[in-house]
Formats: sequence, C-alpha cells, structure tokens
Amino acid sequence: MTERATLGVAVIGTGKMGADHVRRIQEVTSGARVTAVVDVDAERAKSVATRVDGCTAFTDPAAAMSAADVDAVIVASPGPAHEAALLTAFEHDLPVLCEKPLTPDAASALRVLEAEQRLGRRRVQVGFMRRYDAEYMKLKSLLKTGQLGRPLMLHNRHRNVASPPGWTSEMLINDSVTHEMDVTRWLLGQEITAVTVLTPAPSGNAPDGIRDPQLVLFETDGGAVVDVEIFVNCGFGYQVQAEVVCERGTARVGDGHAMVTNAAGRWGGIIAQDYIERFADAYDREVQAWVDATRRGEVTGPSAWDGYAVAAVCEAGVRSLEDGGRVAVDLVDRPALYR
Ligand code: NAD
Ligand code: ISE
Repeated sequence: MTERATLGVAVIGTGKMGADHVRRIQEVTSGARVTAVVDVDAERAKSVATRVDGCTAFTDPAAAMSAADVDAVIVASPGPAHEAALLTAFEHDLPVLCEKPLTPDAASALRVLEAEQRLGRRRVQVGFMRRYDAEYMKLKSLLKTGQLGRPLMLHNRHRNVASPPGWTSEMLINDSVTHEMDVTRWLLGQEITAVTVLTPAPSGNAPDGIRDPQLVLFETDGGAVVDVEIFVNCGFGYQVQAEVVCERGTARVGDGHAMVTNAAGRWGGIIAQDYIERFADAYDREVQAWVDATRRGEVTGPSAWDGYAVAAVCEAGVRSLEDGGRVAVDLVDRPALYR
C-alpha cells in the first residue's frame, strides 16, 4: 500500500484536549498537519487557527469535513456531540480519532457501530490513550508472556486534583472510570460482565452533592475481579496506578518513581497535576500511531466496539450508583467487523 502524503487533519473542538492535539500535530507528530479547526465558539476556533499556517477556522463540523484539504478528523468536542460528528465523518468516508467517550450511552454507541458496519470497514479509533502509555504497554507485554500465570485481580487507583465545575456523581463513572473499563478489557482480554459501586461518606473537599470518592468493582467473563478507587477531588495530584495480581506474582505501574530525591531528612518525588502532563507521551504515541496507520490506509487501536463495550459498562455502573447493588452488563454480540 502506498503511503499518503502529509495528512490534512481537522480538529473538532478546540478546548483543553483539542487545543493540545493541535499543538501536538504541529510540533510533535510527523506526517500530518492541521488544516481545519472547528468550535461552536467561533472566537476560540479563530484564536487556535491563527497560530497555525494554512489552517481554516469553522463553526460547523460538516463544513470542515467537506474542505478539500481535510483527509482525517480528530473529534475532541464534548461526548454528546460525538455521534453527529462521527456520522458526518462516515458520510465523507474520513478516518477519525475520537476522544473518549465514543458516545455518552450504549444506544448511541450502537448506532455508530451500525453506521460503521454499513461502510463495511473500520473508520474509527477511540482515544483510550492508556494503551499507548509506556508503563501500561510494559504491563500488557508481561501479561502476554504468561510468566506470572493467570491474572486473578486488578487493583486501580485514579485520582484527580479537583473536579471541574458542573461535575456530577455519575461523571466519576462516565468520564473517569471509562479509562479503567478499557484498561481492564485490554489488559486482561476479557469482557466486564457486572459492576458494583460502593460509596463512602463523601470527602469534605468534594463539591456539595457529589459522591466522591467511589469504589467501583468489575467482574469479568474470565473470572477476574477488578477494583477501581476513583477520587476526583483528592487535592494533591493526578495519580493513575494499576497492579495486577496473578497466580505466580504481581506487577504494578504508575508509582511515578521516575526520580526520587533525598534531601533534608526526607525522600520523595513529584506528582503530576493533570492528565496532559502525566499522559503526555501516551497522547503523542497515540496520535502518531493513528497518523501512521491512516497514511497506510489502515485503522488500528481501540475500535468503535471497544467504545460501545465501555458505554455498556458505564450504564451498568451508573445504575449501580443510583440503585445500589450489583448490576449485570448488557452487551450485544460482537459483530464480525470487530472480531
Ligand atoms: P473542553 O470543554 O475543554 O472543550 C470542548 C470544546 O468543544 C469547547 O471549546 C466547546 O466550545 C467545543 N464544542 C462543544 N460542542 C461542539 C460541537 N458540537 N462542535 C464543535 N465544537 C464543540 O473539553 P475537553 O476537556 O477538551 O474534552 C473534550 C473531549 O476529550 C471529551 O470527549 C472528553 O471526554 C475527552 N477527554 C479525554 C481525555 C483523555 O485523557 N483521553 C482527557 C480529557 C478529556
Ligand atoms: C478526563 O475526561 C479524562 O479522560 C482523564 O483522563 C481522567 O483522569 C479525568 O478524570 C476525566 O475527567
């Protein structure tokens, strides 16, 4: 297959993630340039576009996707806008890197799966970027060797400094634990079959009415049990850690011990303050892999099926949070395109 020349990318949504992806493509990624940016906030789109040579600002995603210099799309608008953007990209037969979530619920995710199947080939990579983090990649490789035996349990911690304005208790599941849902499915190669959410008395630092932290338990179809501590107002830093307990040993990532200092009677290191910092390398690797695959005419990485499966687990999680108890995950059969 011949490689395409430099890929012209439209970035839809120029907020925190979208603006960072524009910077990344211009400064870090090879083989691509940003030719269009889109935001419903015209001023925001314009201010990003003016920093990039040959980049046009739009307010309408469909208009950007019709532009002659747009070959591929990054969707970084809020989740509720993803379905419309994806369906428009399919109409233009454009490859898409779609930030998580694929869509906010399982029914809309299924509509995207069905539309992609009508195209007859994969078009979407979902932005589950932990699969591109060096430590998680090492953990996956180790598990693949089988040296430690069968994974029995996976312990996760996911902590953010503070929740943004407008957060709800459901968003701890829908917006944050989505990453552990993907990590569990990918690391273990198993589907999540049931979710139980337990909530301690909320932290005094959580905004009123937000149940933070939460302990989320998954059961999988391979018999593993997974726990996730999600704490989005921990105050001290951005921490993401995972430890797999296997039959013959354990393996753990995310301790952040890249450098340990000893001084004045103390030892310690630095904790990242947000995902842009903690996962910088993972985002770089993710976007480069997407550009490279797209230029080869391929789609690799997390698929729309992975996005749908996570949406289905989120629904079970939110029901458990609301009603209490263990909720089974309702998943359709995996279509042939995603096997
Ligand atoms: P944000 O609010 O900072 O930015 C969203 C931007 O999209 C805003 O500028 C808004 O005006 C614009 N917008 C809203 N509706 C639009 C539409 N219909 N078309 C075009 N633009 C529209 O949000 P964010 O934090 O950058 O999040 C964007 C996406 O990235 C979300 O899906 C979020 O879940 C995801 N995200 C992923 C990670 C990760 O670690 N992978 C981290 C944060 C956010
Ligand atoms: C955010 O949307 C992300 O995806 C981050 O990776 C996660 O840590 C954070 O909790 C979410 O709000």
